[in-house]
Amino acid sequence: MLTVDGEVENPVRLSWGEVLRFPRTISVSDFHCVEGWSVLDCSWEGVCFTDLEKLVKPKPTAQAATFECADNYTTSLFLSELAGNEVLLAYKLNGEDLEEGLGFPLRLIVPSKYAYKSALWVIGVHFTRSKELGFWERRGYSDNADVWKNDRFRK
Ligand SMILES: Nc1nc2c(c(=O)[nH]1)N[C@H]1C(S)=C(S)[C@@H](COP(=O)(O)O)O[C@H]1N2
Ligand SMILES: [Mo]
Repeated sequence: MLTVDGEVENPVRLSWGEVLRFPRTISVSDFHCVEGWSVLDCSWEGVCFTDLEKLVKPKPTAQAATFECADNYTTSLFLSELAGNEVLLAYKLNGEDLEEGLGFPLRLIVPSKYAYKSALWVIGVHFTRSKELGFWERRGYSDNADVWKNDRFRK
């Protein structure tokens, strides 16, 4: 269901039941696509990324994590960017289970980043020593994707 591996002391394969046993975190945020549209006040619920880290224990050499999706999409973020309690692997939006089109069973929510960092259909989290370039990042979009700095294209 969800494989978490790479530069960690304790790699795991979690069943859906095990994913649901993590503390449930709710995070309300706006969602911004790099193309210009936004959806305001989304209430996401799921597993806080830092709770997952506590289980797998990243090695001191781990710097980033690549999110692997059922459609072969990938995106990668520094662990420092994934550290906040608003960063989730979400399975609910506004109280409803995620539909497949919205990323069922798990999607990444990083409110400060453009939506292409919000991986849908996440099946794996791979901790790495250095940052890997994801699907859109390899095609010219900013690897920082910082919404507030309007950081859209790779420079
Ligand atoms: N697995 C996967 N995740 C993905 C994508 C994708 O193609 N595959 N597209 C990204 C982009 S470019 C955007 S804008 C958002 C769209 O999320 P939404 O469909 O919920 O609006 O998903 C992101 N996550
Ligand atoms: Mo997008």
